Amino acid sequence: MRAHPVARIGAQAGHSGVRGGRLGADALEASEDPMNDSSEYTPPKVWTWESENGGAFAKINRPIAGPTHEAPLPVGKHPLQLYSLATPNGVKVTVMLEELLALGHAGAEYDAHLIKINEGDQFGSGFVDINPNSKIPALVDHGGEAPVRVFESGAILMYLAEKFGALLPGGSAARAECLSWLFWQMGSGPYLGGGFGHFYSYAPTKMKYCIDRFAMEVKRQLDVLDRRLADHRYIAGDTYTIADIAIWPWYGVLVLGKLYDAGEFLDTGSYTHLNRWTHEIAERLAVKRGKMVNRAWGDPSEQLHERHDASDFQDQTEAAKAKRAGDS
Ligand SMILES: N[C@@H](CCC(=O)N[C@@H](CS)C(=O)NCC(=O)O)C(=O)O
Repeated sequence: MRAHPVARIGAQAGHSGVRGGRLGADALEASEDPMNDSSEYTPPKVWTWESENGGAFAKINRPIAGPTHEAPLPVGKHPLQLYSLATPNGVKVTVMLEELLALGHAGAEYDAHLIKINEGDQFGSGFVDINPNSKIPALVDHGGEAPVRVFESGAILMYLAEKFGALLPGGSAARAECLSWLFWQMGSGPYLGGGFGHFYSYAPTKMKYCIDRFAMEVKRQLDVLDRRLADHRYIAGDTYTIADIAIWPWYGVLVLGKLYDAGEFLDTGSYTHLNRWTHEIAERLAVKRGKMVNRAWGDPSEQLHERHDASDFQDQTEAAKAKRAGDS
């Protein structure tokens, strides 16, 4: 694939490339500090990128696209190569691949490579070649005449469902229902993650206006799902599909209290039907496995940084590696 020129972000005029400190906050009166929500922020005529905003991930956020450094991607032994991390968007794809394998689609064997977004791996030239948007997950299928790159988790789920003829119902009405919910998730998820999760969990100060706005929207979304699941076993109807696979890693994990630690705040326990669906799906082996792949935090027995073979779930978890190191 074509290599792009490496963007020289640190060399831009007037930009040091190192964004230390929060706007020299010490030198500002509280009323002048735009991160202090007791003050009103008057936007300048033209926004400029000149300071770190103090929020989580501030160090990796940039207002420009393109690669920052040369870094070819590794390629493993299987046709399907996944470059990802076990965030909700990443978990959608690993659950999908594990579900396909559980259904007997041996061609869904895959190598999953770890992309450390906190360290800027998504801005390496090889990753940008397969996803110009520099976000995980990204997949390359080497199974055909020429490699096929796929980015955007929803597109990857559809690509795999169509490739293997699984988890996306045939028949135009059933397919339309499934894809409607898949795209519902793709459109709604950023309100949960980029909106609610950002301001409730990651922002440097808790701003009531922002938290109220996005808590309202997320509660409405939870109610949408709860009402749907009151009458249907799965999101798209009677069968488990890519709609469930897309929605569970966000809304199911939220209900389990494992996303933003916000279960109590949003009173997720009150959504009875959503809870029933969440717990049923959590029990699927493919879901348990998919959650572990490219996970680099939490319980060592649930961390499988890279997955190249089904046996890795036993032999290559961080707990298994630590045990071997202790035994030797
Ligand atoms: N719409 C995209 C969103 C992907 C996304 O936001 N990925 C995040 C992790 S969940 C990421 O890679 N962030 C790195 C960055 O923003 O630099 C998808 O569904 O694939």
